[in-house]
Amino acid sequence: MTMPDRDGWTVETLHDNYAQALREDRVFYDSETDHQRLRVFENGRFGRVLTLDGVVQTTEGDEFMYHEMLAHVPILAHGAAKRVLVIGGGDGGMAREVLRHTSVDHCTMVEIDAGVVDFSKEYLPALSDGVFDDPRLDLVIADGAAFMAEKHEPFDVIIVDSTDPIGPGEVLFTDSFYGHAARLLTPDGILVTQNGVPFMQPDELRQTMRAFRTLFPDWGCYLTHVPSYAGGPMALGWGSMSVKGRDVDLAVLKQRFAAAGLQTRYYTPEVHKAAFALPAYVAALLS
Ligand code: AG3
Repeated sequence: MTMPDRDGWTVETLHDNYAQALREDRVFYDSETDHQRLRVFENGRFGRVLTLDGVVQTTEGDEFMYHEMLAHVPILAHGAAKRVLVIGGGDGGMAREVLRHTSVDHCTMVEIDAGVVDFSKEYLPALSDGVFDDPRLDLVIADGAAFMAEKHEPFDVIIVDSTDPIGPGEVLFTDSFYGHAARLLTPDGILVTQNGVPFMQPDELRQTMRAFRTLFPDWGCYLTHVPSYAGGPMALGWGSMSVKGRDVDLAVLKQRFAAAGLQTRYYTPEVHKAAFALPAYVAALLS
């Protein structure tokens, strides 16, 4: 994934014909777990940066644009989510945003790589911000796809905080995985997924949307913009058993947002509604 290092720079070559380079002011961690190569370094613009197999996963500087939109959009659209499932998300950023909702009773987080959790606590403490000590969090170290295939109590919201569909994350993009997610949702339940940057990764979104179309009465995607996921806005998949979540009025979202008492830096009820407006090149991938 990475090109031979230019001195002091990480060069990410996730996409064909395009690379992004981030200067490494200081390397905090660099090691290989059973599953993948982990690195954390400091960058003057993004703060601490986590890469897995050379691909930027999250940065202290822009993680809010990703975590807030994957957590607050489904939870506030649902309006009464008590049980939330996070697949992946070993850095803890997603569980942190989920459990900022005091109305959420229980968050199960299933991460395949215990190494990511341990080292994120140590080298990226701002991401989890203490969430691993929250009694409402149930951390399970297991393969997310295998976990989903087993029988569980249903969830109101399922969030797939995955890598790209390469390596251990690949199974999280299959029809059978999405099928299990659909089966595990409560009647008004909502599934959201990380589906890459559609300008760079059109097939990733196209394939997921093809699966969602057959599984969910209400399906589609919405957008966020994360500078370190280069190449344009990122698509977040949306699949729901009812249209209630998507149809919720702005006024209702505003009430729920105020009642939740959240301080956010990207999410607002207006951005929530607008995120479902798709540029034509993205909408074309859904047809
Ligand atoms: N995982 C999503 C990484 C996606 C990177 N993809 C890309 N640049 N196209 C984020 C994990 C944060 N909890």
